[in-house]
Amino acid sequence: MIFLLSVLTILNFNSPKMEIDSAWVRPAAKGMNSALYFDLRNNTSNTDTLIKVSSPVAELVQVHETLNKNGLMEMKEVKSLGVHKNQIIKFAPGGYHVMLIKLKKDLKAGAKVGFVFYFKKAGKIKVTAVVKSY
Ligand SMILES: [Cu+2]
Repeated sequence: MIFLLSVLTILNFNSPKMEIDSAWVRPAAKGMNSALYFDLRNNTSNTDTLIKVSSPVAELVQVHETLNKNGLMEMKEVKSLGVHKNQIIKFAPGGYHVMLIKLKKDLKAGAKVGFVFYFKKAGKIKVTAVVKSY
């Protein structure tokens, strides 16, 4: 039984999954907005879809895309984002980001912020991001 459990643990550890790397949040004061940036990589063998991100630090958390409309930068909410297998989507300033609307507390450089990502297939994935300036 112990052997079986160890094998399962190893298999689980190695099983391909959705990966969220280099997660960071822009510093901002309570009541203001901020954004979360990271690299999202699909290591599974199927397309998966990011459907939601949640965090206790903001009143509202939305996945946004920055669009250039005739020279004007505009943000649009992305309700679901498909990620193909082996695809890496970079969430970075000027592109995709997770918008933190109306912060419930100050986010100072060095602090850690918890997030939960929800995927259609992979389910919930917990991520810790560090607050830092770009
Ligand atoms: Cu935004």
